[in-house]
Amino acid sequence: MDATSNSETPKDTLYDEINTFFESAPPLKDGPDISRKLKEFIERNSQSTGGRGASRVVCVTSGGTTVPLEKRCVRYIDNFSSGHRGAASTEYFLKAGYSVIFLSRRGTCQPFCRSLPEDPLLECFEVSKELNVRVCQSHSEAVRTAIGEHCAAVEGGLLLKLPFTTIFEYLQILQLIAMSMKNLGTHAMFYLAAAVSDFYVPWKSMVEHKIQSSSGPLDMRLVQVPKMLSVLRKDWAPVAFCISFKLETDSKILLEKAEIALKKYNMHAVVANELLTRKEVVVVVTSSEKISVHRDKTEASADVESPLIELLAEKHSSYIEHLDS
Ligand code: PAZ
Repeated sequence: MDATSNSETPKDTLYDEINTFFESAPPLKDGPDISRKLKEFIERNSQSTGGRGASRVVCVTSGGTTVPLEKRCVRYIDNFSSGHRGAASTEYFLKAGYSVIFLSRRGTCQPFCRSLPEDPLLECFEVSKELNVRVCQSHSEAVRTAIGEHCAAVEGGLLLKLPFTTIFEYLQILQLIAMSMKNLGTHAMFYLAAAVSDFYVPWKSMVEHKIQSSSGPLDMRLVQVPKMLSVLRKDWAPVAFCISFKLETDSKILLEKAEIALKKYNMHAVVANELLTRKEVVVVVTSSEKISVHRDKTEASADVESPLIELLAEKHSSYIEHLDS
């Protein structure tokens, strides 16, 4: 999931790798429908919001990409990401006045559902003797809030949810989003919290059918996923405000790796986090400072994403002011 690598890829080689990736990827099943939804969403949200100036749109990516091992996929490589970071951040971006394109892995945590039990349909509802379905008393407040806030965001045209599963779908949809957000200029933000696979099996060299265990030990060559952050910044959305994430399990190398990513991909900030403490603390690394952001421990329900989004929204404001003045 590491977006950085110590081996430099020359520019032309990178573009070749990217072209090969897109040309050989299986076409998106619902590509035209996604493009239409994006067009409508951006049109609605690119109008000025009265006294508050032009609206800001953030693309939040969330959850992990899978790497299929067979075309008729039975097995795939996956990662740990629960999608909690992306879902929580989306709620705080909406509160901060942003419209959000939420690109998330199917089946991972969704905005406004975080306070519901794991299986909400079975645990929050009960069926009466007359076969009427009603919300259980103990969950009624949480269900009302979740449905109310979700409906307000989606029906108000402020939240567009786009799902992905594979690395192919993720990068193709991210490209469509970035191109559609280009016209928003500095008012666009990318908040790339998804855990994106580093290696994949190219579609062309992938076997069609389920790999047979009777064939003995599996010997498979995985190719590096091209570093799309570079093209996102240079070509897809060159003036958007871009935040990427860096996850490590070894605290000794975390900040160094975050700084490398900041420079290499020309990000405006990199949010550094450790696997075990990621819900407690993150460090926002920019070219001039490193700011530790902590969860407010005095409040049980407080999230680290609350002060994090507040800080990033402020940095985005300074960026807009600086570039648009
Ligand atoms: O999805 P989650 O809440 O379980 O975890 C969030 C996270 C650790 C995936 C995210 O904060 C992050 O660091 N994403 C980038 C991972 C990486 O490619 O380095």
